Amino acid sequence: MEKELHKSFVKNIEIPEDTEHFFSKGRDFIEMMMRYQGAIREVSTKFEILNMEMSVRNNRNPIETIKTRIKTPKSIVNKLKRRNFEISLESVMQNLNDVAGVRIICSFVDDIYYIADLFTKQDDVRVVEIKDYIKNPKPNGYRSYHMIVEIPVFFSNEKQFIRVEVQIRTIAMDFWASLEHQVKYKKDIEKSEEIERQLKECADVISATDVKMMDIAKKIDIL
Ligand code: 0O2
Repeated sequence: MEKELHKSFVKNIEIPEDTEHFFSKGRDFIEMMMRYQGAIREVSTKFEILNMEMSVRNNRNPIETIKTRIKTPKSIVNKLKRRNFEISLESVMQNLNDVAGVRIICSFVDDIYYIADLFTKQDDVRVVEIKDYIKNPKPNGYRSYHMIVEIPVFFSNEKQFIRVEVQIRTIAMDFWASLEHQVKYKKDIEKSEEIERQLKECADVISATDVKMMDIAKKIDIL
């Protein structure tokens, strides 16, 4: 049974030779992933409740969509290796911030800051780090508001603070990031410089459009 559970987590994954000990601890690994999954649920529920409250009070939803993802075992190992960290479960909990990820998609830029503020004011949310790639976009044009938080999750015999990466962005920023992410994974692409230039151009247009859309929303009094 344990072996089966373990397999379900690592299926289709080539286990690098020097990381066999990491995956041999099947039950501990599953336990760790279960804890991250719990934290994802806690965080998504908090955002769902905020969104529900806003829809009752203001008759509109600041959040369009909530997406969640848990990092695959392969990508956990790759990231630990890339950053020269020990390959162990303790090292994952200590060194990786994005095993559990929650992405919040909003309509307007102001919604991002509003919802982030309401979330971080909750007294059980510990903010570890904030990176504002909206005020400080990456050179390639990437925009998004990132937060690393720790959230308490209650298990049968303990309460544990688990780290979650929250990314908040507009629909337009998300559209851009999805395409750019796909380009990144196709490294053999021809004319990549040209594509990078076009993507940067799109990012700037998108950003200007986000501002204009917000202006209109304010003029018609929905923001
Ligand atoms: P994936 O597949 O989305 O998980 P940290 O993880 O905090 O130790 P890092 O990587 O510098 O350090 O954090 P940062 O800059 O906050 O970026 C984390 C995540 O943001 C990335 O995770 C992406 O999801 C997203 N991101 C950051 N920069 C870009 C970008 O230029 N383009 C796109 N499309 N997404 C970006 P992963 O692990 O890279 O990928």
